[in-house]
Amino acid sequence: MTVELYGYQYSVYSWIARFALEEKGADYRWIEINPFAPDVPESYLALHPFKRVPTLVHDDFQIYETGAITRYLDEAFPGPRLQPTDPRHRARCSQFVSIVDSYVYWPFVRQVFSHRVFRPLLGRPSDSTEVQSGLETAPAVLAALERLVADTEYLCGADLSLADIHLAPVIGYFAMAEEGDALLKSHRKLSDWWATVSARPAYRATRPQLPA
Ligand SMILES: N[C@@H](CCC(=O)N[C@@H](CS)C(=O)NCC(=O)O)C(=O)O
Repeated sequence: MTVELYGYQYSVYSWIARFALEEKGADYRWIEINPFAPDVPESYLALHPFKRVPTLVHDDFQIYETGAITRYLDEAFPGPRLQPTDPRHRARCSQFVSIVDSYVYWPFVRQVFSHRVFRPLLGRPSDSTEVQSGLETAPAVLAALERLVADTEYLCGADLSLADIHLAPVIGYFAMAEEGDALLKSHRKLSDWWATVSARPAYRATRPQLPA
């Protein structure tokens, strides 16, 4: 059996997939693909026609879209179950994943993290209007998340789930911006959850090493 993850070292979605693999205790081979490069290999475009990362290849099975990858990992691999069995908790878990993709990723990662943290680290030009726009969107997003966080250790119950795995890296990048960290800290339930999930060995082991 071979498991290969095609991803980009700084990509938050690749991080989510790696976090899930680590929590499942699965061995895999990492193949670095920079989806922003002008020369993404044709062989990769054959795997992912939308030129994004990550893509998982498990023997003869290929799959892209991070939410589908992590569900597949959970269902096809041994290790701890990462989806609640209770229908309402399970629905909440899917809801978190969808919220991250639809409403959180862009303002938190592509606007705030990318333009406030990542591009300056690389010495690349950044656009303060993108940071501003992301920070303006963030309070409503955080308030919506705060309302959904369960009164348990993790987002959807007592155990870690795919919801935590999908949201934590996105919050991790957002909180690297001073303003993002301050906004997060003003949401008690999210902050408590964040302290718990970000201390997990699998989260820490998969955290991207950013350029110094
Ligand atoms: N819907 C995709 C989104 C993946 C995605 O946007 N990945 C980013 C890196 S975090 C990417 O490949 N970006 C390349 C681009 O925007 O051109 C998923 O769930 O996997």
